[in-house]
Amino acid sequence: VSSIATLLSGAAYAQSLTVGFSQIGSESGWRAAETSVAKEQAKQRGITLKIADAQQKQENQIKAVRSFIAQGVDAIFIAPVVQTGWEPVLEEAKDAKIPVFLLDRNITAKDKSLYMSVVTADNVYEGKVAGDWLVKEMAGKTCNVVELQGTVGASVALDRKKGFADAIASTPSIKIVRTQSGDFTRSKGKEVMESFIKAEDRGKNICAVYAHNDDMAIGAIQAIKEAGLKPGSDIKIISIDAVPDIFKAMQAGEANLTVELTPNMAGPAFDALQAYKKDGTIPPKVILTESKAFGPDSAQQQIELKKNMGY
Ligand code: GYE
Repeated sequence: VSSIATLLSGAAYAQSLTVGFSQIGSESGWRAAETSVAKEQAKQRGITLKIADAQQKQENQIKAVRSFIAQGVDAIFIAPVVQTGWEPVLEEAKDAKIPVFLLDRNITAKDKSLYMSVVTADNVYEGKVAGDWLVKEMAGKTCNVVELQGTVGASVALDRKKGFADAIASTPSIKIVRTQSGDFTRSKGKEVMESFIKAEDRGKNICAVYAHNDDMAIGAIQAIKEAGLKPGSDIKIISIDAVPDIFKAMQAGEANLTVELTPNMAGPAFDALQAYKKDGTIPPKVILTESKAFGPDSAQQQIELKKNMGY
């Protein structure tokens, strides 16, 4: 096989690659964008991409990985729903000599040889950007924050929680009064926000929502409006992802800040995989993507940009 590989050009060899991608599900707009960008990136490179939707369940992801191993794919991509419990199935992939790339979320496995690279944003930093913004915005004023956490046990939820907590730690006038998981979905975000509003003097005691993703923020915006309050002004809305719908909310004056996370996690993983297959180049263990904060001023531009990117 390796002699054939050297005979063919990099591009021609790449065309023969098949990658199995165990995707979490379709809990958020960001997730849907990641899936469609992955398909597009595969197409551009002539890579065959097989996507398995795990519907939010780790057990389905493990089954999908086993099936990819049985099919003898050239590499496996996993967006790990939670951070623990991956060692056994990754051992199986390693025994089968199939390189594994983790996309957008991390795992806690001590043995780093179980995967080649993880492509992710610095999620602690993202939480910190969100918290820093609020500290500055409040300029010493008191602020009770309610937090909508992502999926329980997901690395990104833990990291985004930590980053925000770190940012507000030395500002006692800003504190998190309630925190609960909204599982990264709009419907749960709304449901949890409704209970926060009930518990906090019909929402009058809440100054800001920090949501670990835009979809939960959008659910919260709905709940706030139904309670007769104004999201964006009565209650500030801060979230992460930068999907088109949060920019639309900003244009309506209903959201204040989002921290962008590129949905192109597959592209850098494909690049690393192709280089590895071509001449054995070992990619860095962590391939970091950029994170940037956006407010209402950039909403229109961001909506257009995202449209051009195809999502
Ligand atoms: O922010 C959220 C999604 O793991 C980075 O998962 C991803 C997160 C993303 O459901 O919207």
